[in-house]
Amino acid sequence: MKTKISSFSFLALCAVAFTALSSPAAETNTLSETPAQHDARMHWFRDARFGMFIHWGLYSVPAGEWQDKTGYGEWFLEETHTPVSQYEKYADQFNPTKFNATNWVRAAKAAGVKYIVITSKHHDGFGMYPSDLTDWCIKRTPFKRDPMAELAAACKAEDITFCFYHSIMDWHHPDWGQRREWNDVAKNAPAPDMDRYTAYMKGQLKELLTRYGPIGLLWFDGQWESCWTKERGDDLYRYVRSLQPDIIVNNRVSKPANTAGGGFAHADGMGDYGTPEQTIPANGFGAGVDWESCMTMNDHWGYNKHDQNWKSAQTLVRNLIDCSSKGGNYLLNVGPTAEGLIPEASLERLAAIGKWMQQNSETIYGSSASPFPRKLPWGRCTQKTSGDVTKLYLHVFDWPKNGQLLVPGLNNKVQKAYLLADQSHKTLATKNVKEGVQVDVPANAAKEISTTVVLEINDAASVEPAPKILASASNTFGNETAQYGPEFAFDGEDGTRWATDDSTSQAWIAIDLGSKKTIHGVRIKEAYAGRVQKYELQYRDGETWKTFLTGATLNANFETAFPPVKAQEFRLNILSAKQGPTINEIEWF
Ligand code: FHN
Repeated sequence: MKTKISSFSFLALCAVAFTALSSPAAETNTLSETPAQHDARMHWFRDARFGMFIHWGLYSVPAGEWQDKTGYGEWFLEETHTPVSQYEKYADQFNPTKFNATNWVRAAKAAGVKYIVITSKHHDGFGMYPSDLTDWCIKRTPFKRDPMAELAAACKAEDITFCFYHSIMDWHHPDWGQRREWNDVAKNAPAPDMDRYTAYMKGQLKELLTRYGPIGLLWFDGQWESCWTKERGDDLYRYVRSLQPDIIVNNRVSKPANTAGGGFAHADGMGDYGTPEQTIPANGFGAGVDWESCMTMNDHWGYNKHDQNWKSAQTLVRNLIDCSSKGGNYLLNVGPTAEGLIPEASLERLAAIGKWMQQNSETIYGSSASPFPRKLPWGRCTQKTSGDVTKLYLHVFDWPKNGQLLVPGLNNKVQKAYLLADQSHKTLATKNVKEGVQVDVPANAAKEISTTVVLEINDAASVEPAPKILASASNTFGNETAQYGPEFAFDGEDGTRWATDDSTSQAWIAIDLGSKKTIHGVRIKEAYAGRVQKYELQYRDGETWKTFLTGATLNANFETAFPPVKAQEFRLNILSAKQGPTINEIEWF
């Protein structure tokens, strides 16, 4: 190991290779693609909607445990500050003899997964394949097989798109710009050299993109440290696409010009799509922006034997539906054991998702985002148009007790309505009402996870635009009104919020109800409870705001009633806050 990493002639060689490899002129010509070519390259990804993430590596050996603590995962090395020379010993214990790539891929396929993203190298720098550029890889273990080759073959056999996760950050490599003090194996190495590191990483990516057949996408990660630059990221994007022009690359290859929505979401840097993590954006990122939400099934990406905080199959399926209804993909994670087994709890959930997909996969694959401007009160909607018929797939989470499902704002005349689960597609009665379309549904048709009602309409959906929310505020976080504007506190969506700059200690947010209304109370959902320390509720009377209630703190589910107040405009005036107040929802009633 030492020889490879620290033999300067080799690294000097890499440096040369680096320059040759990354001369922009050589690579850019493979990149210029027309919008049609871009759509063609993204097609499989947009059609797939559902992928499986696999975090597997040496960190699976300690299985979350160290000394008396049990909360670790794939960040074991960084969080324990274990000397790297000690951490390397886990390689001697990594021997996943129960690993069976076909079982993994078939479990994914049966769940309805269309692509698999496996960690070829995570932040600990350990290569989960036999690299020629280092022996800090699977070769170093008693497991003398190539799990990446076996998975690639199994994916090919099962028609699942094979993809790699690859960490840019590398806690093990001596040339990674931010070397860790506990990296004792690098203590005699020369100062970190990011050119040499980038050449090394490109070398490994060349191995991964030339040995395992067509790779669907590259899921980069660990780009956030300052030693990794936008220039290096943009160049890496070009390099990867020069090796496989049809490959898709996530936005974490580089650094976006600015970060919006959780830091990774908005693909405004190099990269083909955004990657929100452990969250599903309230309204997606608008038409034309590709994105994929990645999420754990419990609280860890890597295997942690103590972590039994598993999400229910219902939650996981509804998350998949939620992503599709907003035009995005869902990348659901499993963290296999060091023996090479996917945890039983994960397999159970994959099987349950598969059961739902057996009946409902047409509502997900190749579907596009909901035509409705707002979250539907009873669930979500995906749609698919073929010819001049559009199918609206209503995913009903909360079944109407009165057997009347209102589809708000839909103007179309419904040609046919039926339950997808009903093989005979028996027609359900529908009628256009002032608020939209009412569908008469059988009271006993509700399914535990989600019930699909299909509306067939001619041509595209014609939907009432969302009533404009006449909201205003004294401050909005980073002036990012599209993401944190005041209307997000009145959109009926807990996943969105009005936010203010962190330094804000006083602020107000107001709403114009369009006409005079009498209100008797208010519900306020504070996003970060405890920030507001003093506030007043006011209504506008001519040019002056009149206070009708004062208070101290709010919280995530604050509610209060007060004597009736009749006015058109109301506001929450925050007189003192510990840090930039931010509100999910304000509901006057
Ligand atoms: O640090 C990683 C983490 O270990 C995990 O890989 C996730 C998956 O998206 N990404 C990073 C955290 O943002």
